[in-house]
Amino acid sequence: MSWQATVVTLFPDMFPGPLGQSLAGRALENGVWSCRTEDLREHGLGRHRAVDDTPFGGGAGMVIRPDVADAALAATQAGANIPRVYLTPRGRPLAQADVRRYAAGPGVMLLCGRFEGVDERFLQARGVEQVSIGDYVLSGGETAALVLLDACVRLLPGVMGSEQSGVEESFSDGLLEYPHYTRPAVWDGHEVPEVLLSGNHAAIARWRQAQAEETTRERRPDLWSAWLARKNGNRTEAV
Ligand code: 6GU
Repeated sequence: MSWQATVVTLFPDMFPGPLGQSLAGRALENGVWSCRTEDLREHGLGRHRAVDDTPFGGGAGMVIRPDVADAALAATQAGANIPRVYLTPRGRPLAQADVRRYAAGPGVMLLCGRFEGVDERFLQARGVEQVSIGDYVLSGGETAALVLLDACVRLLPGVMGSEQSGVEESFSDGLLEYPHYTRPAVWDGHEVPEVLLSGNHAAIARWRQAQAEETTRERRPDLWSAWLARKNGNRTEAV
């Protein structure tokens, strides 16, 4: 059976969207994965198919009703064994470890929020994980869901070339990648770092490692601290 993405959303036309192109699109055509949507609106209540209501306790915005969300979830018939994920800026940050876990299983069920959010009782009672893709605010969970799916699909067997596993490994070793250069050797007066033209593979590997470490230290002090801690066998705050 292929890896199955099930997306509960008010905007089903946004899927597969950009994932219908390029490598993910090819994999979709080849049945490596599938993308089903469940339109939350179809489970709305009354003549206006209302999916939301005002928040208890007052305040701005509207909240997705738990009964409506649950009806949509039930309609997906997504197995209880597949992870349920609600995309929200309140969630824990999505990490490559999560992506690996999702990709290794049978699929994911993604709930895309709009408005202020989804009734917390539904999320708790139905075992829905809450995940964010970064510290900025999107207008809805749909684009975040596309990001999550892109990250998963590229890990599915046969989606990317054999070089893929290596590329993934270089991030999971905890450092940002070294910079890349190609022809021409001189462009607009700018030269390629000399070591890369030396043919000295050991020297190139050392240079790339040093570049990866320097870039990580400058741009991602959080990753750098974690990397140092791991390198030092997690002896606390030694460096
Ligand atoms: Cl998952 N949803 C929304 N609406 N905004 C976000 C996000 C998710 N992750 C970061 N910002």
